[in-house]
Amino acid sequence: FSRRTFLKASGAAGCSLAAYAALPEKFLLWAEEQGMLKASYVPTFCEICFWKCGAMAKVLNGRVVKLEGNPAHPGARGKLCARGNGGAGLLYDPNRLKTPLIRTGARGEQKYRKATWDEALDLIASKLKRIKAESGPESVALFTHGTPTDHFLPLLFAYGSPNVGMPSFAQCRGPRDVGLELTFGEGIGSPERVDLTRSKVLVLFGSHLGENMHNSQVQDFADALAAGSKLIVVDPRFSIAAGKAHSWLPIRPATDLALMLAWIHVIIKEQLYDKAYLDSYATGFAELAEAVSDCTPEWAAKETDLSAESIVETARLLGHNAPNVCIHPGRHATWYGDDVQRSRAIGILAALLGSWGREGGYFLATRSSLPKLEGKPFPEPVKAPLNLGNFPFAGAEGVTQEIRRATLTGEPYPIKGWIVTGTNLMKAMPNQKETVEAINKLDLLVVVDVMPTDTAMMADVILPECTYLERHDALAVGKGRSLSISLRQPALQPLYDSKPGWWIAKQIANRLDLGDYFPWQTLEEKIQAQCALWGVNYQELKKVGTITIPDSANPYITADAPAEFKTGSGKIELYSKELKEKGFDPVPRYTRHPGPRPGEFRLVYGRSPVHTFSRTANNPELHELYPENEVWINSGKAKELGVKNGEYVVLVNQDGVRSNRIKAKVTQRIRTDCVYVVHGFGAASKGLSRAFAKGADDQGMITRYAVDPICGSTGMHVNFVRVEKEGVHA
Ligand code: MGD
Ligand code: SF4
Repeated sequence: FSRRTFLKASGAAGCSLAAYAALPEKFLLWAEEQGMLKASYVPTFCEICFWKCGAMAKVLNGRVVKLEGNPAHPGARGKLCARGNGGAGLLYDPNRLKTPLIRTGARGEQKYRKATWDEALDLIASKLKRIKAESGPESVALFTHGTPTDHFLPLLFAYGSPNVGMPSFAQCRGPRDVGLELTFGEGIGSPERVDLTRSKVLVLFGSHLGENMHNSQVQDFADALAAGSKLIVVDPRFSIAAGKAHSWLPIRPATDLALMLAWIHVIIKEQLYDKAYLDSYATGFAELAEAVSDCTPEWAAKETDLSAESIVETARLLGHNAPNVCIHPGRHATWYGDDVQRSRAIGILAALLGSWGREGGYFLATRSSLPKLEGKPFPEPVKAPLNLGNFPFAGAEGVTQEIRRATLTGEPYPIKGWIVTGTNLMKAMPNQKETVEAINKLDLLVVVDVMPTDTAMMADVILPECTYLERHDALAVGKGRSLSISLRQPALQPLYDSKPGWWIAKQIANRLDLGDYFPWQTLEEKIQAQCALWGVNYQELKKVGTITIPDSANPYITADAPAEFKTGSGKIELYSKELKEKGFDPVPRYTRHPGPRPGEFRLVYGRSPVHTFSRTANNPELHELYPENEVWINSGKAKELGVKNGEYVVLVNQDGVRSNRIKAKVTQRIRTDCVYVVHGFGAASKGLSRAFAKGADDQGMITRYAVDPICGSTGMHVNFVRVEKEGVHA
């Protein structure tokens, strides 16, 4: 461009500075280069996934032109992952929800009319009042994920309901956290406290780091490998991480626990465990040794389809490098319905190797904490939350599908209203038919979202939240080696007629006479009060985005800083009395899960480095990088089926459910007994112009799920599919 063309273009667009914002980034960046515009940088943190990386929004004349990592943030370290870089794609996605909408057609018909905020909020408030009067406040449930939770959970509690369901527990990391808490008295945190850069051996059980892209963890992973850390990847698929591995163990899906028990067996038999550590900190060694005495490598070889030699060799590699061994506990751990026990087995291995609280294993979180900003206490709910009776170890995040079940059955009491914020339930929960049936029974479904997702398109009222780049949210407190406090603040004012989540929650509360629970005028006011309480300089925080409170305490167990475990015994529980008392196996026990029948494949799924669940499928920038998912199928099997690489096929599951067309990725990098897809595609909402009907929806195929009796999480790797060539019905 020349200066003259720029001025001409901006003149044509109205010649005001504000009009420059409507110009393409290229123009704005060029104008910046010429010194005609000056960029400002607004620190915030990312919401494209839940790692909460500190970001700097580069703003040129009212337009976010770029997002960069905040060097001051421990999770970002100056970098964002590709998804985080694509945040502006969400901001400027023309498909965004722009005004409140009220349903005019039947549920699922996707017919809506525009409404004003007053009209939509009044309608919601009147329905919530009616449900409370007729059925009690506990008949309203909240499904939530991410930062909207900070605003809508207080609204739910103030209203008087205890019923919350977060897919991040029952469909994700619930069993992992419960398994580790039962073993060590605490979970691994988020971000996980894995000491990757100091480990000599890293083990990934299907946790495909690099495709599963958590920014700081992938940075650490790359550093660890560059420094010579040995990697064992246990995965039926030759993942990107497997390409870097010292050992790839292509395990038969659903048999990981057999491999873990055999490793425990070898480590005990060959006395590769850390005796001094166990003597000081653990209990139940004798019972553990007895329980795994039959779990020989030969036995496990038959179950796992691995060689006994590879099992012994890898067990020795762990033992010889203890305690600097990190077995990643995974994150999305809801696979087979015995997932708490699988996570317990990882915890037990970590304990035998002495790596919990040790360098190269898992570091300890800072013991510092921050006082709570007190508010009006919530009323005591009259009825107990739905799930607690059924699953003794379900936590405060609730069990999503129990709310759905109560909605369908009216037991133990009716559920009449759902508020859904920050989660696309149709894509997050297994068995979509049940979700639709439950929604059809509701008196009220409110969805607060930024995009017209499949779930939003079933709502009675849709409220458009502005994106994370246009709003304040609660301060993010990171608990790693130190405490870090990060601020989310608007890089620009909300586009269209969208509003921040805090404002929406407060407006609903006001209409329900619950305004006392939201006593501040703006969220910024509350954030300032919190900073004052914590002794944090708010003006400084606004400028730098993240403030770290240094902690000089050693993050490892040492002789002068011995470990504390908040279990019943005060020790690491290799044998869990708590599980025994509740009728569960005190030491993990292997059960064989059904496998595919001839002609079938187990459906396994995972992540793409450029997408988060279903939330990014329509993002213009990320869609360009990976527009639709593919199904990985073993080349031998593809040949038998006459399927060629790149050809469209259809998946048909054990219950006869058919997928959208999906491209076949024919490869030797996957076993013959399973197929693999990236989760989150195949949108049904017509309002998502890019994602609509692109790729196959794995959740649509997951009609069956195995519930973990310990915590209520849903194992979702238990479905089988046939692969059909497109247009050919078997
Ligand atoms: P997303 O699919 O990303 O996550 O499931 P969800 O929590 O449902 O949908 C998030 C929703 O939040 C989208 O509708 C998005 O538009 C909206 N959103 C994004 N930003 C905002 C915002 O700022 N405000 C509001 N109000 N809304 C926003 C994830 C869940 O799914 C999880 S945690 C896991 S680990 C599971 N993963 C998984 C899987 O891998 N495979 C299968 N088959 N099922 C899975 N289910 C689980
Ligand atoms: Fe954003 Fe990526 Fe960080 Fe997630 S890992 S918060 S998507 S930059």
